[in-house]
Amino acid sequence: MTYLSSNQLKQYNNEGFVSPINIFSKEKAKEIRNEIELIEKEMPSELEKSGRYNAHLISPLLDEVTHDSKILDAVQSLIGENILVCGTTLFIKNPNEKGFVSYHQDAKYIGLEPHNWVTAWVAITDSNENNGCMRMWSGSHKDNLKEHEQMFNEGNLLTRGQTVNNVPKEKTTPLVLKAGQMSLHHPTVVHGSDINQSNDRRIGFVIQSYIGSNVKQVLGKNSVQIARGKDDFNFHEKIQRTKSLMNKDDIRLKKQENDYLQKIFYNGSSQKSSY
Ligand SMILES: O=C(O)CCC(=O)C(=O)O
Repeated sequence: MTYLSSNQLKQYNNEGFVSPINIFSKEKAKEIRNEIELIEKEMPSELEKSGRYNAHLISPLLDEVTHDSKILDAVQSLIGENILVCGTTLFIKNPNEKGFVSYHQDAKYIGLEPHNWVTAWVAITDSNENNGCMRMWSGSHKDNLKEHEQMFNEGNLLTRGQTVNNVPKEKTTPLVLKAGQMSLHHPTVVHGSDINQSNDRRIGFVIQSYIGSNVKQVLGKNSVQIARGKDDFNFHEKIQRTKSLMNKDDIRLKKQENDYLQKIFYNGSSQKSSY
């Protein structure tokens, strides 16, 4: 059992994140990286741009991570025993590219209400200050949602460039993770990340997010998988888990889900920016 300890709960409540949490070995992380890279090789555009959403629907190993019992134990400590998965995102930063993530709050644009949800960032490669790990503005989850400006920049991995200005970078905490570790972060904590200055890829697989069954999608439609417990509310359509790598039906399902997401991200109110 890997439910969060009282110190970890204290960290989450005080700072808006908990990190690092050991999930699997670096050998397992390498196996997962190989599967991601196999998909990239076989289907070069499948994981690009909006294709980076919901790769767990076409990759059995990412599906396994998404439904991993250690991750779910930790998540259960924060949102209760009825847990749904409403999406995942691959955040990949290649060396020699300008990819960064502007400082933002997930709850500002993702449409999930109430905020009984949490995001798990799982390191498929090591993630550190040199290759652009996430940085958290500690304690910022306790304030109201902040103004976000849409600042377009080619390198920004958030397509609408939503940005909280004047974040005191010296007060942000780098979430340094080894491959196979994860962090969990709160819907309203301000976070972002710098460019990758190393000579290898930085790969994060982000379950975005685990939601309690009482959480609605108020900006559009999200399908879900039951990760643990039961769904007494039935707010969302249920979708199947993948059974094989790059299965054609699953690829179609992923496209359908990503189209829903694009609508949420692009049709949200002007206040709610998106990826
Ligand atoms: O991977 C990154 O650098 C940023 C990820 C992020 O913003 C998130 O998981 O909410």
